[in-house]
Amino acid sequence: MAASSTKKWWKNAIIYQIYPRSFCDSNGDGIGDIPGIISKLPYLKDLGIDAIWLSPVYSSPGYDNGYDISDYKNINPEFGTMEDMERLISRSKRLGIKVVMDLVINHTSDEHEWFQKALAGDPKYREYYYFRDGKGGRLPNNWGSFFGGRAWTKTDNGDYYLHLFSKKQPDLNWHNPDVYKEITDIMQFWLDKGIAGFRCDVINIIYKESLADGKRHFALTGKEHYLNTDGCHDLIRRFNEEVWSKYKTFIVGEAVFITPDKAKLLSDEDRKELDAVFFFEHMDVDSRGIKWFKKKYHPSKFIKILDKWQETLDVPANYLENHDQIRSVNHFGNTGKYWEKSAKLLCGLNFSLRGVPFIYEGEELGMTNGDFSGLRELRDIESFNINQSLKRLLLVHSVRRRIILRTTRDNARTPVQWDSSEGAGFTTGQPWLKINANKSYINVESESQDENSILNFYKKMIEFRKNSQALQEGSYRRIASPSDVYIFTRESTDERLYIYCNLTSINRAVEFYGDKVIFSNYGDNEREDFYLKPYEYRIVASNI
Ligand code: TEU
Ligand code: CA
Repeated sequence: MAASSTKKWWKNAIIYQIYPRSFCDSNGDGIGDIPGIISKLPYLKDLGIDAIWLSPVYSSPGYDNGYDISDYKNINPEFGTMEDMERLISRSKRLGIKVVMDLVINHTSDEHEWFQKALAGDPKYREYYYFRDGKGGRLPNNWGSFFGGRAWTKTDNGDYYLHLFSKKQPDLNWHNPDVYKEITDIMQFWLDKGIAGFRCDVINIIYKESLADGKRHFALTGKEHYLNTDGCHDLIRRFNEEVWSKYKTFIVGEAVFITPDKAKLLSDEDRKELDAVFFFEHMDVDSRGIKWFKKKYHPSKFIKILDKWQETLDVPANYLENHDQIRSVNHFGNTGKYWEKSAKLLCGLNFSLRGVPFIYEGEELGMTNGDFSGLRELRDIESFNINQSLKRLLLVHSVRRRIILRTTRDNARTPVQWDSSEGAGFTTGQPWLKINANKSYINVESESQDENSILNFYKKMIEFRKNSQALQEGSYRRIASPSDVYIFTRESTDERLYIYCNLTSINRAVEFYGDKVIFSNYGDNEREDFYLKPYEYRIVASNI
């Protein structure tokens, strides 16, 4: 049918994020790699996903685990070779799995040839970045860095360069047409190799409108000069028109500090910019403006936020965890008595919402935060920098330790647990980051054998979604309920589903609609018909 052949492939896709360093190590050096990913493609196929999003595998000195790229057209030798990458693309293709690559274009590594030439004084390359003189002994402006501290670092020549992330990540100057040419050429290079799209890192901050001082802000002074600027929209529209639209791409942008209205501007279909946007509001539901300062998590707020984004966006990019966030069972579920039930509930919720669902490696096992015993075990540059900032605030070690361990990005970066052996089936060597002791029971091998495991629940849920027009394409409507229970309908032409999510650890009386329970995370005999059990998830069908 014409309609289905012109339909965009990603509209009904389920996307699985791989953080290559932590996925599977093929050669025993303790670092996950591309041959390791290839060896697990059958696993991914069996899980039922349609595409993988690969966190960066480009050449990189690895200060931010690949989000500091030193050569966009080569592969980091820790991860393998260009041949390995081409093999990953072709093997995936044979299995019907698309490959979406991460693209980091707000900044490069300071070890990128462009930056090195700039430091050496080459005038052409100095224009690729932002070099400025200090102002009477002070920094060029008062902007802050996302990783804590200031956004400028002094060079040996006495001037400064801008970096919104670590000092190993100088920001590119998107006012320069040469930068546009270089980066669009890189996009084409990869699309010609057969990849299916990009996840664009921090895309809504790439274009700096000015370098003036910012209004003082406790988290990020300066952001009004670079968030969602008109220049950024222009760039994205040109990427789309001149490059992406020539291929059948899926482009999802990571947008920081984004509100629903601004996200609409970036992703509404008729504006021809991005296909979808990753937002953060639900991730920040328990933070006081900065994620390091936490407040109590309230499911009712979480639900309110999800509902708002469901109502606003054409295609929300739905996710509950990624390589920058703590594990979703720790965040929104329960790691004690209700670990299994809450992991299944979160799975059900994520796959029931309208939009494109993303899962992150290990989420399908119910993996939990790292069990680090101290800051020494951490590897994340953000955690190091924040530790320095907290030191400047004169916080003592025990306090810094508590704050950082519960929030560090390394919580989600511990190696995937394939089996219960010493290296968790991830490596035969010394893993680059500590493996969680709960590999003894949270692992692919044992969960594959258990019919009622979280892993098998994911498989069933993915299968269910694939066969449900209502879940894939149906409308969304929230139904009145106690505020910490999320009830909504998904409705297509001949199917209406009622989705029930009890996000609390107690029984919840609710009103029941519909005719027949067709899916649930509680077995047939355990379920009640008068209330929802702790973390219960169920789908009720109704004829229309
Ligand atoms: O993250 C952008 C970003 O905003 C995060 O740094 C976020 O603020 C932080 O993780 C919350 O703690 C992207 C990548 O996903 C991240 O891994 C990179 O470190 C960052 O960009 C820089 O490229
Ligand atoms: Ca390796």
